[in-house]
Amino acid sequence: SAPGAKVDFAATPGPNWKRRDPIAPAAPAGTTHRLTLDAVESVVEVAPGVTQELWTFNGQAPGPVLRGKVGDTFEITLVNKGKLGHSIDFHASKVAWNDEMRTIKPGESLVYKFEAKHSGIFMYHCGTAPALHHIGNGMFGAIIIDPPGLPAVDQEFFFVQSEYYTGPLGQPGDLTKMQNEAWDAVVFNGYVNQYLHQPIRIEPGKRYRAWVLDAGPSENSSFHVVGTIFDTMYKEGAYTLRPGDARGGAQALDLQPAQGGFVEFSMDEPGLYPIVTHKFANVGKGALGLFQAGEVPAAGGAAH
Ligand SMILES: [Cu+2]
Repeated sequence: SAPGAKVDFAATPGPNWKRRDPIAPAAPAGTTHRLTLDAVESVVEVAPGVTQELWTFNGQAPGPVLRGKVGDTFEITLVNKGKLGHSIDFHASKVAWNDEMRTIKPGESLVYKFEAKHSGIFMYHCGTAPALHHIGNGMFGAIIIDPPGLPAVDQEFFFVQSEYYTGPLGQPGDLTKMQNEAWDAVVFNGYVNQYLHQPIRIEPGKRYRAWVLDAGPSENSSFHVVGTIFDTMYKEGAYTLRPGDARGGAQALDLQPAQGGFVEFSMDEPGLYPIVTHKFANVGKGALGLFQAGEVPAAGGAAH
């Protein structure tokens, strides 16, 4: 197949580029959440100067972050506004694969209704064959089901890690590269070095929660924030660490594809705190961002 568009990891985005807002939405009021997701192919910039025809939910990869509580009902209408068959599979649901998760043709729609019976951050994705191509080309997102009693923090963020396997400019990703696990880039929230180009402003001493999902399709994540220690960690439906007399600290949240969790932390002093997967080969391939704690200079840009 074609070699695919080349990613220049030292390039910076154009003046009109805007990062994906990394703030996790709060759960909306009420216990029934009705919303529509459009399956649609969209030409999207994934790195400076690199466009791909992604297959998306609502024109963006990852798709919108959905949120609710245990016991809530989600009534999702999937509308296929694209030119290929698509489908949706919510890992937060317990429904039959051959019914709600069926593939619909362009112009068709379906209603996918489920009760959120378990808490966590779950993946949703298109499962239409070859699912590797549909997930690897952008058809995934996160749905957060709050654990009961989730404490308030000063701010919550989300980071969905995924890979890109570039096709030619403006065209879909390369299935052969996906089959060979030969990714060109690893990204948080869909764009190479996104939060290095536009760092995430926070404040020293405040308490933060980062929800993390590894959407893959094939690479793992060792989510780490340089310069801090997580005092709370929740992974795949359970707390693995909470503050206590043992003063336990966690350095990385390890996730395989389709796993998720959250970490909580604060920064003890002003400055810059890189966001990475500690599988460091991928830091040089786009999985790098910055928290900017306090009014400190943030160089930004890949040259930093
Ligand atoms: Cu699809």
